[in-house]
Amino acid sequence: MKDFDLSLYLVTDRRLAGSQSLEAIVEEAVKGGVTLVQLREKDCSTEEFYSIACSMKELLSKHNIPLIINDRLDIALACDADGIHIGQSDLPYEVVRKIIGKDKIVGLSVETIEQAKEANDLDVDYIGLSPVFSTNTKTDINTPLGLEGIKEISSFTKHKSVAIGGISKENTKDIIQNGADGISVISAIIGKADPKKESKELIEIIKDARKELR
Ligand code: TZP
Ligand code: MG
Repeated sequence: MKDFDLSLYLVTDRRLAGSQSLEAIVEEAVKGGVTLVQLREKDCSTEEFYSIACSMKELLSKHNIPLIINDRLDIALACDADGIHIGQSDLPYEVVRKIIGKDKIVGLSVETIEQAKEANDLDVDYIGLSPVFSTNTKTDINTPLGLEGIKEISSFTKHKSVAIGGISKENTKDIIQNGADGISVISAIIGKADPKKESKELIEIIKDARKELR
């Protein structure tokens, strides 16, 4: 499944899940309109990561939503995920593509204008603009690109793009209207009392923002 929609891209973090199970949150979020899911678990043994990845894959297949694995090529291959998301310090893109094959989705985070320019020489399937704003969810982040950065990268990138970092209902419209194809969120959905409602509201804002541009 290489067909994918970056509009509302949910990234997981069990640390924010509270008393709800990650699977339940993800399923509710998908019912609300999430279009893509990335499994990103940092405090996890390989065995546990593999087990969660397999159950996510089963769950998301039922809803026809692609599963992307953060960083771990071994896990992506082992659970036959739809793709992988890599950062600038992970395995090099060429290595990942060679191993995972041309039919899988490969996303790459870019943290600077320079990295976005370099990504134009790669046949990645999308770029993650990271971070757009500062956030408490991830601490080892570069200087935020801001809306200006999103606008500049959108003017020259040949790739589809999704912004990440500090995104909420308040700033979603600006991100879309500055050229990103979608938003990627953790705390705006995970850890909220009603992930389905939050997802529904976010996807509505995205659609309205696009309509205004037409
Ligand atoms: N990469 C850059 S910022 C970030 C990641 C994984 C965290 C995004 O979390 P939130 O809660 O949506 O700001
Ligand atoms: Mg990484």
